[in-house]
Amino acid sequence: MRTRSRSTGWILLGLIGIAMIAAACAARGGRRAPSAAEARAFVQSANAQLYELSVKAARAEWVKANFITQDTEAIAAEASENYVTASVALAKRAARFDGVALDASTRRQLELLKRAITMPAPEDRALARELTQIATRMDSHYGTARYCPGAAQGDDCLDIIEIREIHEKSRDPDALLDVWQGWRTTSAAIRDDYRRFVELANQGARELGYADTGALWRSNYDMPPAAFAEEMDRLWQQVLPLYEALHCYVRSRLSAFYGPDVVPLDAPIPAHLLGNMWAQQWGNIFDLVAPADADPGYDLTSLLARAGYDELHMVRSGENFFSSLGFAPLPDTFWERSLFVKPRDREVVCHASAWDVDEVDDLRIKMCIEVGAEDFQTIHHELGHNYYQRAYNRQPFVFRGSANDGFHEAIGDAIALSVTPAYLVKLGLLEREPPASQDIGLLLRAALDKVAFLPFGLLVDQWRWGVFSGEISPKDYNAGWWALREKIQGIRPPVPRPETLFDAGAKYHVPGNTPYSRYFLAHILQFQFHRALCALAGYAGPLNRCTIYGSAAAGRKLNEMLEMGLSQPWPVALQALTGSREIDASAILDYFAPLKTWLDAQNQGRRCGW
Ligand code: X8Z
Ligand code: ZN
Repeated sequence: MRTRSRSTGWILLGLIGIAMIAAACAARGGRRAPSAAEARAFVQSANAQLYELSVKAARAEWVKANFITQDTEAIAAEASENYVTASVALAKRAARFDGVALDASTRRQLELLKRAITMPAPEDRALARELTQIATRMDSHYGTARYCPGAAQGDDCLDIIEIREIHEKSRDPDALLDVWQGWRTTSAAIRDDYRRFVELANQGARELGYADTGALWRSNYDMPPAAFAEEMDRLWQQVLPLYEALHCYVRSRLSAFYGPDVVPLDAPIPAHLLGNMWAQQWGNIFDLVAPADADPGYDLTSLLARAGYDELHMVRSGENFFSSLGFAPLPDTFWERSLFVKPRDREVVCHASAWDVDEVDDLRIKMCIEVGAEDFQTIHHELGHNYYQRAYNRQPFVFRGSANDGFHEAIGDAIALSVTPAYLVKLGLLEREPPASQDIGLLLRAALDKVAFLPFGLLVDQWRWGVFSGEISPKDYNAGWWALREKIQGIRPPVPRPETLFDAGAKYHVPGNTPYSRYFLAHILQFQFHRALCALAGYAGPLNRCTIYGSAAAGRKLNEMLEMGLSQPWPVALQALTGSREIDASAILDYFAPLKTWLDAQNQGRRCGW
């Protein structure tokens, strides 16, 4: 099938190309301009080639991430090398068709071939190999990292899941400091790898005509790279007053709990006290900051435990939500091949991820689930990826992606916004909905995750853009990281951070080389999606009480957007679901408006800011 349509392309070229060839020879000193038919044939063969290499790389990567050994690492690195070198070569060849008049779909596929590359490998094969080996090694290093407190060894050392749990549950500042520092001893070892990684990726990006890898990443949003950076900043300015109000309130509650010596009222908040290893989502300290008179009166973690939910049951429940919207059930292979529980007998990358290994219907998730509210949310997040992947699986390969990468991250989160008290009552987890008077508690709990995340979502790539451009040099990796954490997030390290350490590398997406602006966008977009889906479901009340569970109308419209994949510029996809072509923060601001009023009242007389 593929061969036949490709040869059709070449025959067409023979018939129509002759006059154009003559004209182009004169204009370009002998090198004739390629034809539209050649462009279409090139795109078709690029899709086929990338598809094949991508499936091979995904299989090797899946095995490695589920069974980390030197051998699986070497196999994965090689498959990744084959994929990235092919995509870089195709990106260069795609540029040959610049200026050729083409139908919109072929033009867009060519543009995507040129820009949708996260790890640009240099043309020199030895350097490409070095790059992919470093990338694979950093990822495995993260997956196998352990902190061994004191003289601990072997099983007494703490892995990321155990450290995460201490951050969630402990209220002892010394114990928290110990694991906070401990986790950050593990990333020091990849500091030099990362420096070299940046050098090599930048060489690859320059060979593709970009100033550096950050510029390449920023070029992936259907607008000029500089306009994208401005867009991020515009959105941040929209939500900043809400974040500042939350920061001010949380700092004063933490100061009351831990004392002003540990949490001074006029300085950034120490990073180890916010219930999360990276202080990126603060929902786990809700009990410390909850308003006495507006406690929602339930805690999802306890509800799940009380109802006897296990890992599988949690995933089934996520699937059931999507089914209620009209999506087909997940394939049997999803249940056979996914990883839900951290294995005891081998090393895996526990950071949650969603896969479509054959790019068609081989959907899987891989996560070390802990029964509780946080992972209930993450399961919906991951399944959002899977349903998106399946929805666009009939598109040509280069269109099998989300409208922009923020869309992919926002779908499951938008669905999880529908995990409201009313929905929990439907599931039989909760007896009755808390009254409207407890809304401030519900909103505060949501804000601790969603609003607190925003500056973190912004700064990870601000740091990487600086690193890739050279503005943050290797000798300042840690200083640059903490300057941004302090400036944007209002967080400070609890102990000094010398340049022998590599604190950015303690966050998965840095060694994993996953761009992070997508999560910032997703935290804005998911509220836009939620607002639009609620309207489609015929809901008119406060957004935080809306669940679209069971709404076929919302599901249909959502699916229409998902099916488009990457085939249209993202404003077109956004418009299809929300009616708007702009990403804008008004939905998240609407959602939290009553909380903002309440926070401002609470903060009266306090000195906010840092
Ligand atoms: O990495 C993830 C997902 C997989 S795409 C679990 N997230 C970011 C993170 O954990 O840092 C989701 C929220 C932000
Ligand atoms: Zn995700």
